[in-house]
Amino acid sequence: MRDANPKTTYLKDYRPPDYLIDAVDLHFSLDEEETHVQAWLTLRKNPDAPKGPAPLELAGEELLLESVRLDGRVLTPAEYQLSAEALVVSSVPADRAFIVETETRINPKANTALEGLYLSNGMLCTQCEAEGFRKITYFLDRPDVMARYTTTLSADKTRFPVLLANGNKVGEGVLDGNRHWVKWSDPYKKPSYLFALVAGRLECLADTFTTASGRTIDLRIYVEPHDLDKCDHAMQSLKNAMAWDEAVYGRQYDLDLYMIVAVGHFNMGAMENKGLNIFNTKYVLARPDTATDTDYQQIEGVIGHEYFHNWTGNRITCRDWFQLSLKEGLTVFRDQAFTADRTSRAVKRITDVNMLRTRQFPEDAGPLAHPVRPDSYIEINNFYTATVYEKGAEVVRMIHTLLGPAGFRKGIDLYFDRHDGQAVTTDDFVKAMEDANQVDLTQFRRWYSQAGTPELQVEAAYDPAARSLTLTVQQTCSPTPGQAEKKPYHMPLTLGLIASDGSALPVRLQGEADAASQKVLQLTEGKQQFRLVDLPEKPVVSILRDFSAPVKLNLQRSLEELAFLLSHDSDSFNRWEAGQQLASRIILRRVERIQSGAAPEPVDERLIGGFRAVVEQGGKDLSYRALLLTLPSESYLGELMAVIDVDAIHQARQQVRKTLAEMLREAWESLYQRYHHSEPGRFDAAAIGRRALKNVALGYLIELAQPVIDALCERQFREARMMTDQLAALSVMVNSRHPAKAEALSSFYRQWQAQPLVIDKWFALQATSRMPDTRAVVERLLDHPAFDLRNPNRVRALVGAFSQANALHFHAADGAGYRFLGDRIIVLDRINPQLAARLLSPLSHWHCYDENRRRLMKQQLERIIGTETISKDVYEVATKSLA
Ligand code: 7MF
Ligand code: ZN
Repeated sequence: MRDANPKTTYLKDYRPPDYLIDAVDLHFSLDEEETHVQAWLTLRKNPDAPKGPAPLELAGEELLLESVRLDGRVLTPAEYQLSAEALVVSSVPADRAFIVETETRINPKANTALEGLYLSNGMLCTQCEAEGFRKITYFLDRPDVMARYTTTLSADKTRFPVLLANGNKVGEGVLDGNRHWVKWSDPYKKPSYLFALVAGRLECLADTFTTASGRTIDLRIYVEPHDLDKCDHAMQSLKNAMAWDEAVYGRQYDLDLYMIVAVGHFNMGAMENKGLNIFNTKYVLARPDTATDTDYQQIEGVIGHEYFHNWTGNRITCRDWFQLSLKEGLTVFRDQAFTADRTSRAVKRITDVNMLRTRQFPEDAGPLAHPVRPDSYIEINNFYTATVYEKGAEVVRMIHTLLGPAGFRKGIDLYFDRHDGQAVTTDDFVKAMEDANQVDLTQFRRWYSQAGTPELQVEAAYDPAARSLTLTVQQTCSPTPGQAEKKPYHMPLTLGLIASDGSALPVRLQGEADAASQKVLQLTEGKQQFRLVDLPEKPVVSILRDFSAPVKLNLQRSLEELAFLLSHDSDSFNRWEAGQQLASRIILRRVERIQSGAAPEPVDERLIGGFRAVVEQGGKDLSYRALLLTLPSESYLGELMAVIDVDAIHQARQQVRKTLAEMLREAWESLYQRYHHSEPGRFDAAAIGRRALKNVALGYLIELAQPVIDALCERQFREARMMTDQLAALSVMVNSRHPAKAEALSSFYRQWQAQPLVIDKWFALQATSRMPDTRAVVERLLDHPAFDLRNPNRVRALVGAFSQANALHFHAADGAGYRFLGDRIIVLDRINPQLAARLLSPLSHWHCYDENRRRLMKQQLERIIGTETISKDVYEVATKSLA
């Protein structure tokens, strides 16, 4: 599978392409096992490339070449060279356009990597990003080659009644032998990674959207026939996204037709192919009884994300794959803002920061750390990371914070004006922001080139005589692979000051005229002081409001002060953050006592009192209150320790949960009773909030281990009419010694066996259980008839969930969890290298654990690298993890 020495690609080696492609005409004769592809490419020398002759090198992999023609003349084998990765035509016209025509054969059924053209439940579909188009035909498969495509599909009418490709349908007809054809034409130039086709027995939900300028767009969601009853929410989400991009960015859709196809086998969440998005079924299908509230919200977010790519990704694309964050960071920023507007701003920000801290910060602190714009890669598929996506979005958010909403909008308007139809760089994006606002973002650009999470040390000194506060802020950033020294970053620090009665104090910098209730400070130096004046009393500092920069903040605070902020900070992010810090400090203290064998202390009254106040106080954002009442996750607590002790963290957190359950028992019971009334089919923020809060209460109550609560839980499981409630109850049962656990699991399976997405939940729930027999259960589930290594959702539900969301058992001290993962990766790599490489990431965090676990984790990495047939995907992640 792998070359002895896989090749590294470097950003510094970027050269414009020698040739450009103006037009692509593709003809597919589709079949499950033998698809015939004819391609006519209209090429010419790139005027921006060095003069003189250059060989034409077309990328192609796993293709069976039948013929090559140059301007209609068949080339002899002496006129081209063929390798496993390319077709090279040594002599082509330098002074005029020419046509290269190839005929190739491919076998979609044998394609288990799910990249290129493949088969999913009898449906043919494609995935081309980043470099999958070269598995369909020979091509200049790089994003800076943008062309106009026409695609003609022919296939058996019975097995493939629906034939779809990018753009608009321009013709169709019947053929002999029960076959038919459809021709599609996409008027917009696009890179090859946005190509898509789909063929199958599909049904569609159809609707329309009228744009602000009065154009009517046809909207279609294609699914397998039995899923047609689960498309309404996706359709509504699409219309919401279209309206939002018009309202907030003034951007309309640009074709007459927008299609989404849901497929059951998909390596990632979804794909923004021009006019023909292809989605993982997980992010389309929803019915109240099959999908949770989280699913509903994620579907709207992902539909938004792919829709927003039409402007940020498709109309303006990436020059090369090092610029991936140009489209992904920006589009994640846009989908986050969309979800914030549609749901709860506070909850969305907290969810995003949790994700950043538990997924991106560890990446930035480990051997796989890389800048938002990486410098090199072996396999680009390995760089669709939390750093490129989530940190990339934070970088865009900081520009938004520095420029303000209006300045940001001016910048992005200029970006669209300047670069529409082009393939550009992150630098071009920042330049547009600078030019539209007459600001200098030279230093800010370091966010794109330096890896690692900056740490801030903040000290506050109040001078009563001068009525001033001096904030001293120091920033540092640890070395990362290949980057020993870091230069200081330019970042926004949003600051508020709070008086002892909880009211806001005016924030005024010395030498500035205006005071405001909060202010964005600009940090640029390694060490910098800010002097705030006109302060009648010593304020409580609320800094990094709304998490204004993706950093780790160190600011000495008493538990008293944290409790004060938990009840008084007007910034909803910082208010939640204070509660989390309060809880973290208390839990981590307990961890230390467990480690040293000391007797446990009672849980600090300030945490109990703080929680009691949140339970008893009103507040209409119930989802936000549910988050305030959720202790920091075990993975976040691990993030705060120098050496992660999974057992002690679990034990300490559980003890605190149990105490909170006991101390606030009446409050949890009354919360549960107040909000436990069935509201089938309601997915507004208020109903979602009621369910979230009720289920948090149930989670605490079950810690009491009492028969009445067991019965309550079982009743919720049996009577639930919505998946959120059914799954919450089942989860609580699976994570306890509930007497009806086994029966509930099997009845759930029987009830939902025809719904693969629900069965995924059934697998994931068992894989993430904290109960002691979990690894044995997971091993047994591998042999369950419904487990399938060829289905990525199923693999993620069992193997992914166990290794990424069950630290307690994955990190078992005997290394059995690591061996389990190593075994699965080696087998899976032969089927689907991209998925295998993604599953490897937990092992890359070996440096966070004790000596024994380090050794056992590294042992598995070494064993994987030593496996003869390993793919370059897995090879890159495994070798870099050990470096
Ligand atoms: C929301 O980015 C946020 C991120 C690439 C595939 C979808 O549109 C995408 C594709 C990966 C990882 C995350 C996401 C996507 C991909 C994603 C989806 C929804 N261009 Br890999
Ligand atoms: Zn994306």
